[in-house]
Amino acid sequence: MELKAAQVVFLCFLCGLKADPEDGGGGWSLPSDFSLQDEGVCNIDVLDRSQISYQEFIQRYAYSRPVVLRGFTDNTKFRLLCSKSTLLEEFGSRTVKLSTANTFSYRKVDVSFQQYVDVLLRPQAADTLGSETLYFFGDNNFTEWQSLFDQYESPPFVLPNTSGAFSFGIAGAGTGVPFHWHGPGYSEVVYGRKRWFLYPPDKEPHFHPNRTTLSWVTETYPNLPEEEAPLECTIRPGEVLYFPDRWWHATLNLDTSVFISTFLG
Ligand SMILES: *[C@@H]1O[C@H](CO)[C@@H](O)[C@H](O)[C@H]1NC(C)=O
Ligand SMILES: *[C@@H]1O[C@H](CO)[C@@H](O)[C@H](O)[C@H]1NC(C)=O
Ligand SMILES: *[C@@H]1O[C@H](CO)[C@@H](O)[C@H](O)[C@H]1NC(C)=O
Ligand SMILES: O=C(O)CCC(=O)C(=O)O
Repeated sequence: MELKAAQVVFLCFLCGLKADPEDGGGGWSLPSDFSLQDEGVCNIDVLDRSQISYQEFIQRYAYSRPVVLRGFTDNTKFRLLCSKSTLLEEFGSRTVKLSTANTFSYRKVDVSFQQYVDVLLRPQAADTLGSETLYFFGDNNFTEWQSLFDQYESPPFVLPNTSGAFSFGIAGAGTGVPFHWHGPGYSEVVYGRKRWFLYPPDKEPHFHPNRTTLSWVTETYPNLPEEEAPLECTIRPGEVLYFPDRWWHATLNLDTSVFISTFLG
């Protein structure tokens, strides 16, 4: 656990709220779960709505580099609907499609959402391959999840001639998706924190497609020469990260996280 015991006690005295300030919120973290420390810098521009217009977004970022937009949307209501108890009540008996957490994820597994939460939603084990880790992200049955997605206030700027398609997910601390690329879009965390690593299309990073982001972060990342350093940033609720077309990216959930991507195509 990323914690300082004194701080835990101190915070609890102050607020009288939950016993575990490491809980990403929404009741998603079990007492036995760990959180990862946010060790990285953020070397991506982070801008609030007074700092960037749509025109500036298109000119400076849309086709050329990632950016984090902070405080543009208010998803308070959506966040409440995504608490563990509310989601389980609504969707517990529904079937969700899981993917393996490797770069070329072929294997898909159908389980009930309740079963995913009770059995598979766990912190990433350091010695388990991504190709052996089941991750709930995307492949959502839109008929079943539409009522929830209708309550999501999507990221502020779209690209000309595109519309957004949602991928929703929940995963344990230390999990993530290793490096891959596709079209442009946004990522937002509803609960928890997610660290992002990105490289431009012409700068393919060194990684093993079946190993986890966690293993890349602990084994490869600390030894990277300066010229191979990624763009990186940790996003928290209230922020969205924009990634341009074909940029390499990998993710690492620092807490048990609930998250949603908006793919622009
Ligand atoms: C999606 O959900 C609907 C309603 O439960 C169901 O009828 C349909 O078969 C599901 N689609 C897939 C691809 O599972
Ligand atoms: C968007 O589509 C319209 C109509 O098809 C086209 O005229 C325009 O050039 C497109 N804009 C971009 C940025 O692709
Ligand atoms: C990755 O794992 C898949 C599924 O287990 C396997 O078929 C593939 O050969 C592995 N790829 C590499 C590069 O090890
Ligand atoms: O949220 C994640 O862990 C994966 C996100 C991702 O890879 C994407 O949005 O393309």
